[in-house]
Amino acid sequence: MKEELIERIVENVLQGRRDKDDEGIEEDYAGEPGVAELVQEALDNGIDTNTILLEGLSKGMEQVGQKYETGEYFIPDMLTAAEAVEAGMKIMEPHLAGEGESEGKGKVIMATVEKDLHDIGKNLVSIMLKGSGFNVVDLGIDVPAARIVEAAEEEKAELIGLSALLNTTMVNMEDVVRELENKGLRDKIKVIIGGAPTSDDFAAEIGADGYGKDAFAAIRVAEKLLSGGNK
Ligand code: B12
Repeated sequence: MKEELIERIVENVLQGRRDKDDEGIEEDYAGEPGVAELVQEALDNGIDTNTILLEGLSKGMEQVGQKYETGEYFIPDMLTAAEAVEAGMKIMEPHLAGEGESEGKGKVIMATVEKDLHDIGKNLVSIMLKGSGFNVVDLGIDVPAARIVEAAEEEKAELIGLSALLNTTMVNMEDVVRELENKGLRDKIKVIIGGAPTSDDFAAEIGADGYGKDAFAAIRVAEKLLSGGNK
């Protein structure tokens, strides 16, 4: 039952079906439940939110990536699938916000760096951080370094989380670290990074404080960094 529902979520992300009114990319499934209805059904059946997010929505998107890489899917298909994931996340969000014990773990600014439009992974990290008790301000996509640092200062954030999915944009993460240094804020604000092309080594190279491979790792790294007296 549980596995079957999760499998259907993956399949509907692959088909880019937000809801029952959508057709599928490869076949016409109109009328059958889409991602939004299936996520709701999973929640109603007590399937935990992490399973829905990582084994359902995120796994579906990974498979979309593979299809793109093999030339089976094209950019419009990726976009349609991204919209389906987004529809599922909307249903999930109210269920995650109340899960953390409080919002007392610290304030985090999240952003996808300049010239990068990928936001599914970042949104997932934002939602999961919120769910585990962080106070998250999400600045969206294509955000210049100066704007990120400005917001961190205004919001008195203790942590900045940066996302990049392109080899050509991951370098923009370093600008955020440099901008913090220039403004004399580097000691006060930690920086963590993530996204497929990034790594622990890259984090060390640009002087960031941590790297997270997925949304679970993001929580672990954030908790570790902010437990050092910043609470
Ligand atoms: C969906 C998608 C798109 C969508 C994005 C829609 C959206 N709203 O996000 C659209 C169609 C817009 C798109 C466009 C492009 N894309 Co694209 N896209 C993808 C795809 C298929 C999936 C990405 C995704 O959502 N993954 C699912 C999420 C859940 O995973 P994730 O992002 O990795 O996030 C997880 C972790 O990385 C981590 N994480 C992420 N952020 C953070 C942040 C922190 C702080 C931490 C701790 C952790 C963390 O946690 C997340 C959750 O577990 C990937 C393929 C792939 N294999 O990744 C290509 C991919 C990233 N795209 C690629 C390319 C080339 C492009 C385009 C240049 C294509 C083009 N010619 O126009 C454009 C660039 C647009 C731009 N300027 O940004 C390449 C990048 C190659 C590279 N390494 O440079 C990829 C790898 C596809 C490929 N194999 O060629 N894309």
